[in-house]
Amino acid sequence: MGSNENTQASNAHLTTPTRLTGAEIVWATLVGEGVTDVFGYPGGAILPVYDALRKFPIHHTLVRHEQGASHMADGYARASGKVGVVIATSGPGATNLVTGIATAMLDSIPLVCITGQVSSKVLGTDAFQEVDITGITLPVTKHNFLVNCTEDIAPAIRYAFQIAKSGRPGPVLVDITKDAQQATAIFDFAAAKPRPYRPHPMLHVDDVELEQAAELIRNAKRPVILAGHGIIESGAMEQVRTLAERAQIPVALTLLGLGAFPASHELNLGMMGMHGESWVNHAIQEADLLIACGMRFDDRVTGTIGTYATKAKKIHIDVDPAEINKNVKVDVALVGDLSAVLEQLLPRISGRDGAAWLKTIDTLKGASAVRDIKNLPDDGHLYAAHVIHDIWRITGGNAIVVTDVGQHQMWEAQYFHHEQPRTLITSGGLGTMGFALPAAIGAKTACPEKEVWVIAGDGGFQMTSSELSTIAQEGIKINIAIINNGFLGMVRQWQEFFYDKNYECTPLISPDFVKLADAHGIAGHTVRTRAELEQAVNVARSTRGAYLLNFMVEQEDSVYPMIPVGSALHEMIRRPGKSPLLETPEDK
Ligand SMILES: Cc1cc2nc3c(=O)[nH]c(=O)nc-3n(C[C@H](O)[C@H](O)[C@H](O)COP(=O)(O)OP(=O)(O)OC[C@H]3O[C@@H](n4cnc5c(N)ncnc54)[C@H](O)[C@@H]3O)c2cc1C
Ligand SMILES: Cc1ncc(C[n+]2csc(CCOP(=O)(O)OP(=O)(O)O)c2C)c(N)n1
Ligand SMILES: [Mg+2]
Repeated sequence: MGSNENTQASNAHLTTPTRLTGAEIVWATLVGEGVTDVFGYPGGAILPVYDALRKFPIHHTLVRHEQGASHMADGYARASGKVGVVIATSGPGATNLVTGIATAMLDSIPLVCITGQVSSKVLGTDAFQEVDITGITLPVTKHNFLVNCTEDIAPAIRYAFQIAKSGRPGPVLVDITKDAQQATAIFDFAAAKPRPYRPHPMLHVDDVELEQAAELIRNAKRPVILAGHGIIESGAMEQVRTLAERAQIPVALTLLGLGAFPASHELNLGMMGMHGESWVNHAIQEADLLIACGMRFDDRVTGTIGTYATKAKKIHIDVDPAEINKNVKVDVALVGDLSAVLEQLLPRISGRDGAAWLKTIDTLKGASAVRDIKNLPDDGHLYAAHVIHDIWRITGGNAIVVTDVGQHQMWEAQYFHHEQPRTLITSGGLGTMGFALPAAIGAKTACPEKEVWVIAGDGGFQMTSSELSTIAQEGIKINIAIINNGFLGMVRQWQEFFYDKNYECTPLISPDFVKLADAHGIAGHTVRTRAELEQAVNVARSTRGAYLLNFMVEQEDSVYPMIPVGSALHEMIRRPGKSPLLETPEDK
């Protein structure tokens, strides 16, 4: 950890050009970019960089597997809006990062990953721990660099930061040869500044397009705003809210958009898509106008494209021109940063009477649509929905929840109501099991004052559970809820619906998670009934250190509604009548 002395030394480097080793330049540049925390794992090809760390005021979290480092940096970036930074060695250290880099790429998360590389003299000779990591990560990074000369280190890292956070964010990798780390060069932070970012030539919205969009909004009878992750990345929450309120337009959210519009807002419909609320999907299918704000019409959101919202005109606002007309053909495209585009659009929008359409949607919802399940009778079984709903209720929703991938992830989206952006951290596009525990460490590092909960499945938790050690070493307070259903539940659900209940390779034996936590000096408790739930959550919250709760939930429960792959958005499988969790009139 940095001392005052280190801070002064590195600040001096930033203002006065100084001769430094390449390794020192790495850290000095990171300090200059405002970095305070990095996540990494050492090895031969990056050792000079590690050797220089003690001179700089940067906190390094030692992970247990490099995949954990890339997820931690990702969680850090999602929680804070800053760029997450990863350090790893060459060869296996670098390849272990790939899943985390791809996870960040698919969800547009800004990362800078710095890897050591073999010395430039032996590049291409299959030297010890040499892999072509720039080649390997080319398709899953926004950009990458191989740096083999000390003078290029600072400009490359500064450029990497600019690329990672500008336009549509994403991960950038900087691979630095060992000899470049060892040699010296003059470090001139100011001179290493990249040229100003020149936005894509299409990033310009003209009056004609704005007027076309405004006209469509003014004339719409059944409009829906599709609120995506781009709202959070752009910081456009206020503008979207103004648009919705001013024109009385209901808002449907993507998984990654949850939190971009307050869950309790009367115009919030809930999540759309494969496991979205039925009334949301019906509203989209009935709409005559969709206003897509920073969302990319993922296949989990549209169902079959040919049957998607056929009655609706579409406006798409997105910073990435490549997203326009990629999946869904649109009538008006406004390409640019969402908040800037909405600032230009809003003056053209005045009050609209949306009452009739909102009333129609209310009818679609039915009477019991609130998923407030705490009053349902206790049949002696513990359902994941109860667990998640209670964590939401007991925390008052004031927590950052980091999920893994599977059924529990969908139940979190349905039963934890997010009021604020950056309070749900989840892998959407790649759907990476093993994400939750390390990403939560990153989120807690970024926001130490916030309450952080992991909600993970018994399967995914085991993929990165070695990071419990990192929690112990860092002394981090995280609450961990394992939704233990004894199955790779989401796959089991597909087997139940589409493969005649042939539960091939999905029943799962797990270690005693409480003992596993205990082995790391982390307290824990197993919960089997609803009656124990509230007290267990309270104990976890009030315990000073990290705490693990192992919830033994109903094994063969499924997530409803569900749109089967290849079906239209309105062709949902509904919850069968035998379940105690009936919530809408359509469940039967
Ligand atoms: C098991 C599982 C089930 C799932 N089920 C569902 C489901 O039922 N419903 C659902 O919604 N999702 C579901 N998902 C998630 C889904 O796969 C996608 O990840 C998600 O729908 C993408 O949401 P998005 O388009 O809002 O975000 P991203 O994929 O992150 O896209 C963000 C968009 O915003 C744009 N953008 C970024 N910054 C800006 C800016 N400054 N200004 C303007 N635009 C910007 C980007 O260019 C991009 O087009 C599921 C995932 C898993 C793993
Ligand atoms: C790394 C990885 N491997 C495989 C999958 C496919 N997959 C998606 S959900 C799932 C099951 C998850 O099981 P568990 O973690 O127990 O969560 P549950 O669905 O039971 O809540 C699997 C195997 C994946 N998403 N990620
Ligand atoms: Mg499971």
